[in-house]
Parts: sequence; structure tokens; C-alpha cells
Amino acid sequence: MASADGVPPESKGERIKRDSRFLRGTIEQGLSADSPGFERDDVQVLKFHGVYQQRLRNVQQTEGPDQAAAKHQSMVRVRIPGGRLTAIQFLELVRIADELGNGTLRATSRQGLQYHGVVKPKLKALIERINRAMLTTLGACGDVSRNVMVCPAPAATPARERVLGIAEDIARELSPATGAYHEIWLDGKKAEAGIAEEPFYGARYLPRKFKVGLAMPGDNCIDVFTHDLGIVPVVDNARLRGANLLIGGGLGMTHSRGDTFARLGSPLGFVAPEHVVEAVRTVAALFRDHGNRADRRHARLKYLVEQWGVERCRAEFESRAGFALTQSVKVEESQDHHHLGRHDSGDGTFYYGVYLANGRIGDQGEHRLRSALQVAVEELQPNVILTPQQNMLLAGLTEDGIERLERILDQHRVPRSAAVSPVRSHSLACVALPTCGLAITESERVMPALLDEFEGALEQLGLGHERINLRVTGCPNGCARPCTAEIAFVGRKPGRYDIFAGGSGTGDRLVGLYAEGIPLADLVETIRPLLLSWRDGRQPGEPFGDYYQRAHCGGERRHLLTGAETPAGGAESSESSA
Ligand code: SRM
Ligand code: SF4
Repeated sequence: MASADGVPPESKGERIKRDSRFLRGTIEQGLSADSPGFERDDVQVLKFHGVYQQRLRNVQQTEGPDQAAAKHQSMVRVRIPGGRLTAIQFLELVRIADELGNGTLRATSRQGLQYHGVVKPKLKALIERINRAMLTTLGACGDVSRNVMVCPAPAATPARERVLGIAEDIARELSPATGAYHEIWLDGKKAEAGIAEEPFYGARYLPRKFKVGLAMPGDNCIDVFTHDLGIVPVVDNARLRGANLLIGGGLGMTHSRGDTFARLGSPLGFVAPEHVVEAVRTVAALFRDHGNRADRRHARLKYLVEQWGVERCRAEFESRAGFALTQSVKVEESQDHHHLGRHDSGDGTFYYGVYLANGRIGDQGEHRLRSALQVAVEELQPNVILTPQQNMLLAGLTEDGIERLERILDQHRVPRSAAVSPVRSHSLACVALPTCGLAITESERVMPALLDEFEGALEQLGLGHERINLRVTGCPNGCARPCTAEIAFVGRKPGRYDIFAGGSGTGDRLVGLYAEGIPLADLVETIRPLLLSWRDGRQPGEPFGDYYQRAHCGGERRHLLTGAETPAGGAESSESSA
């Protein structure tokens, strides 16, 4: 509702940002105070610094200081454009987890890394150490441009190198510029009054998070349609000719709000390579100036794109950018490669994708993944690249290096990637309980058992060799991108999930609701008849998601949560000319 002067009221989040003095708030005072946690407004501001104050949920609360730690601990997210790390950086990040976190690292679905269980007295040292490793947590969360994703396959062609360079430029260009981060965590000099601290973002930053991802030709492992701005490079003779832009993707929904929805990016147009960074900046500026600042549930770019329509988005874009958009160029269909196992990088070296099981890097009994990675990275000094599927590539290896790596994995009881089933290697689960404050159900912790059961069902049906991508989340916010999966289980009520189906390996189609409120123990049994009907009714080579759409949806598209017809243009697949 607009106020008397016609200006829409701003949400509480907007007020907190504006009053925070470019992300300072009272964080510095909070750090030295005796209390185990931070002030309420600072908790919001801290997100821009990559820090989420959390409490451990669904665990027996302990006594004394441990109880305070369980109630006030932090998740800290490292922003790593394209997921690229040196061996030295990776080894230091692991050491930091041991010394200042809970001993694990979590590779995320956007090629970042998270620490969990960081208590306030260790927070500053942890962030300082991350920065000393030439990495940052600034802008890993908050209403800014988030970690820029890029297909992780090592760059061995001029086009790939160029795309990588563009991703780094976008990340640099849209990083918050405030001096607050240095002041608070790195004892930097206090900013002088009157300096324009955020020339691009301004005092209120963006209305909400803004996500950019760059695919590679033929490879959609980054799920390019799900980003606020998806970039699809167009390559001719190994050279980058330009890029198609997809605007307005996003997956977050709220169960109780039928007017929230998942949306795939719509083709905006084609730009030359030298214009890509400016194009991203222009779209971010449109979002900054016109996004909804009154209702955070509607503050993502996708709602502005819905409201304006793509034609108006194009017109507004061109009125600001110093160049015109041309028509999107037809490109080859892209698949969601997981990059696991051994691959030739094309430059005389090899890379190997290690399966991390929902991104959690830790030692568990005999299965010593973290130790295996430490030994391998120490000895082989590879480049380390995190993937959008929460896995990790070790790159720049010789053939002997690959063999040595496989032996190290065996010694630590870590499965070689070839031994991981197609279903498991394409699966994703979000963090959820016990740390995520928004989780309704379990996800990461139940995924291994769910996958065992799912694989068992596929085996029994003679489908054990088939690949289906299964994604699980503890709520409808979409952190493991369930809305583009072939099958998704999404937390609905404690212990119960909605089942969705019908996404595709090419990522250009949203799922539909198949069953509601199914208990965890019944999920696989509920989906079994569908697997059976696919086995018996599919056309030769027809993937599960395509079969489901053809046989069960008849092309109809419904709101993912309410079952109502989707708004015009919303929750629709985009043209394949992306
Ligand atoms: Fe997410 C909020 C974890 C990728 C959509 N996400 C959260 C928070 C911070 C919970 C919170 O706000 O209190 C979760 C922290 C859990 C924890 O304890 O660690 C969280 N999101 C994650 C990660 C770690 C999931 C994972 O298992 O890997 C991913 C971190 C990526 C990174 O490195 O930056 C992660 N989140 C995503 C994605 C997937 C993507 O970006 O490719 C999405 C869907 C795409 C999108 O943004 O539309 C996603 N997360 C959300 C949303 C819904 C936003 C919306 O538009 O409504 C929330 C809720 C919010 O922001 O209020 C959310
Ligand atoms: Fe938490 Fe929901 Fe994201 Fe899972 S999808 S990490 S439960 S916000």
C-alpha cells in the first residue's frame, strides 16, 4: 500500500540497510561485547559480510557454555567466483575449519564454501584468515550481486578463458565497495566522512539478492535459466562471439503465498563480448532502481520482469546501456554435466571430479573425504574448482597424477567417481537442519539414506543404470534448485514433503506438483509407480522428466505450490533459442 504522498512504504529490511551506515551497524561493538550473539539489526547487516547467525535446531540442548554456543553460532560463506581456488587456498580453508569452525567445510550449490558452527569469539579470526588467503566473505550473502557462477570445466580454449575473465570482471565490478568490511574484520582505516562509499549500490543496496551465472556452450551445469541474469556464451571456431542474456530467473517460493513463484529466465537479447559486463551492470541497476522495496517476498528481479514484461525490460535496458541488444542467437542444446571422474582438459593436462555427497567435506568414520582431499591437494598441487553440483574438480593433473589421486581416494575409503551411481552423481540436497533457520524438514542429513532407497527401487525395476536427477530441499526456497530437477522432494511440514517431477537435463523446464505432504519414509514408494510407468511407457531414450511431462502433464502448467494456473509468463519454460 502506498503512503499519503504516493511513495510505497519501505520494508523493515530497507530501513535497516539505510541506517547501517554502509554495513557498519553496531557490529564492531557487538564483537567485543560479552553477549554470545549480535543485536537484532546487526544480524541482518552481518549477512552482507557473509555471516548468518544461527542456532542449532532439532538437537538436544546442552548445558552451560555449550548451550550458548548452540543458540548463537554462525554460518560463514566464502564468495569464490566460478568456484576457483589454488591448492594453497584450499588447504588453508580446511585448516581454518579445524581451528575455528566445526571441522567441516560445505561446498554450496553456487560454487561457494561455508563454515558452520563458528562462535562469536572466533568470528573475527576466521574472517581475517580467509582474507589473508586472498579470499572474501563480503557479498557472499545480502542484497547484492552474489557469487558469480561459471561452468567449472577448466578453460582450455580462448572462448572459455574469455568467459572466465568476464565472470571475474562481473564479480569485481559488482562487489560492495564499503570500507566497513575492512574496518570491522581487518582493522582497516576508518572511512573519511563525505566519501561516496557505494557509488553503484547506494545506501540501500539492492532490493534483494541478485544472481548471475555463465554457462558454457553445450553445458548447462550452472542451471542458467534459474539466475536473475543467466549468460549463455555463443562461440564460433573456439572464439567467443557474444552472449545471449536470460533475465528474471529465480526459484524461491513461500508455501503460504500463492503469489510467489519459481520462474525461468526469459531471453532478453544478444550482446557482444565487450558489452557483457556492462549489460550485467545495467540489469543490476534496473533492479536497484525499480525492484520492490516494500515487500521482500516480491523483491526479486523476477517479479519486476513479470510486472513489466520482457519487451519493457528490453526498452528500459536500451535506454540506459550505451549499446543495443540484438536478437538471441540459436545455440546447441545444453546438458547438465556433472564433471565427475577423469577428463582431458584439452591442454595436455587432466582434471578429476570428486563426488562430495551434498558438498560436505569432513571425515566420517572410515570414510575420510577431508583427509583424502588434504593429502591429494598437498601432494599433487592441483587447481581446485567447486562445481554447481556441490562437488570438486582437481585440475592441471598429469595422467600419473590422476592415478595417484584415485589411489589416495581408495586409501581413505572415498568412492572413485566411476563407482557413484548416475542418480547419486546428479543429485543435490540443501543444508536444511540443523543449521538453516528456514528449514521445515531434513534434507542433507537424510539424503544418503534416501538415495540408497531410491537406487534400490531403480535396481529392482531394472533401471539401476539410468540417470535421473533427484533434488531435495527442506523448504520451498529452492537452494538445491528443485524446480528444474526431474524429481524433487520439497519440505512441506515437519517430516513431510511435496513431490515434484518433470524438469529436464537441459534445465529449461519447471517441475509440476505430483503429490503433497508425503512422509519421508513413503517418498520412494510414492514415486515408484511413476518409475514403473516410465520404464514401460517411454519412447526410446526418453528421459524421465520428458516422459513425465508428456504422459502426465499434457503441457499444462500449474503453480508449483498451489496448483492454480500460473501467471502469464511465470513458471513457464523459456524459448530454446537461449
Ligand atoms: Fe539459499 C536462504 C543455503 C543456494 C534460494 N539459503 C538460505 C539460507 C541462508 C537460510 C536463511 O536465509 O536463513 C540457507 C543457509 C543454510 C545453512 O545453514 O547453511 C541457504 N542456499 C544455501 C546453500 C548453502 C544451499 C546448499 O545446500 O548448497 C546455497 C549457497 C549458495 C552460495 O554459495 O551462495 C544456496 N539459495 C540457493 C539457490 C540456488 C542457486 O542460487 O543456484 C537458491 C534458488 C535460486 C534463487 O535464488 O531463486 C536459493 N536461499 C534461497 C532463498 C529464496 C530466495 C527468494 O527469492 O525467495 C532463501 C530465503 C531468503 O533469501 O530469504 C535462501
Ligand atoms: Fe534452508 Fe530452505 Fe535453503 Fe534448504 S532450501 S537451505 S531448508 S532455506
